[in-house]
Amino acid sequence: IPIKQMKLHKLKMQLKDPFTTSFGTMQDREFFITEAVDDRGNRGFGESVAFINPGYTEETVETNLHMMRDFLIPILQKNMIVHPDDVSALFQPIRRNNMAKSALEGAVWDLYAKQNNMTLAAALGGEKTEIDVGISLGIQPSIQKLIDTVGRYIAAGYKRIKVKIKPGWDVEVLRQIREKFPEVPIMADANSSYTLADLEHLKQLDDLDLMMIEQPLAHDDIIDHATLQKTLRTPICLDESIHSLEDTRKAVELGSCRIINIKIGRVGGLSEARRIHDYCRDHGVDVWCGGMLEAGVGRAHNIALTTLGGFTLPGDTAGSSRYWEKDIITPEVIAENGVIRVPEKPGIGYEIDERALKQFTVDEHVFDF
Ligand code: OSB
Ligand code: MG
Repeated sequence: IPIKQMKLHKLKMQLKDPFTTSFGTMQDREFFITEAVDDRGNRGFGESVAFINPGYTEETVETNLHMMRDFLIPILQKNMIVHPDDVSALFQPIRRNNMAKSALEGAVWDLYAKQNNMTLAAALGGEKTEIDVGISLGIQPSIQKLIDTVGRYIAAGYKRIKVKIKPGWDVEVLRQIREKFPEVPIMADANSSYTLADLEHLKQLDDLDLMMIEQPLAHDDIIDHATLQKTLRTPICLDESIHSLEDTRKAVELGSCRIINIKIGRVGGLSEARRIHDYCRDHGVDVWCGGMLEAGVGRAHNIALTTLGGFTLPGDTAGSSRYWEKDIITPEVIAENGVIRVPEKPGIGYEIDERALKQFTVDEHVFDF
């Protein structure tokens, strides 16, 4: 894959509405759009999903720049890349920093697909022509407000509703939602806000017929999750605890979860995401594609990954308009009745909206190869 240049576009955008989880509220977003250019005019795009603050993982927008500029891009400059899978192998000596790695690897994957005139989905081995999606709803000022919001997204056709929970905003909230919407697939995401001391409290969730409870315990735990899973009927899904295929294997062997949320950035890129998918498919573990409030490029990567057959549950990748007044791709991602049609153009399948890219760019770094 001849690469002539790598560009890092730093963007600043604002979510339509603040998004609140157990670890904080986000509305201002900053992130890097990566661009790998070849000498035939092909341009591959990736997106870094790190946040401004290290509250979800340890990475931030600024650590991404440091890692990409000072360590990861020099590796790409020095080495010949034949297949996008080579990138994660070359990045192996650098510990963690998975979102920085993923942002660069994603641009290489898109470039590779475009050079070979195929969709990114096809390049990954995906076969679905449309994908099912749900929606993730943040913590709201009141239960009534949340119930109204849930009703709106059910009416819009989303395939399942995920509700963020934390101590003090959990059982009663979910009970009221379940009462109001008895048939709707509902799940809860705690973003690591409980401990085993809450075990009796969490057991109450078993009466609410939830699809799963996501990451109830510590961000770096798989041991206590295994204890919790033994006492809960509701499946546990791991998010924060899983950074690699190795983490996945250990969690599955321990019985720490029955479902895995795969986020491309959290696991270091599409190649590792696919390996986790393959392992889970072979071991009867359901997976779905998580979201990081992405702009259009990251959203497109999520869609391509979700075309793999093992993604058996609806993901968090909602339509662009749920997040942004104006997204940076054209056309924007549209979810109709909880379904996104997979684009058919080469690579990520969406064009970059150059005007929007310019409008939101606050900084740029160019590296020649
Ligand atoms: O835990 O899945 C999460 C958003 C920010 C940080 C962590 C998470 C989330 C979401 C939103 O749940 C997913 C999305 O709509 O992109
Ligand atoms: Mg989560």
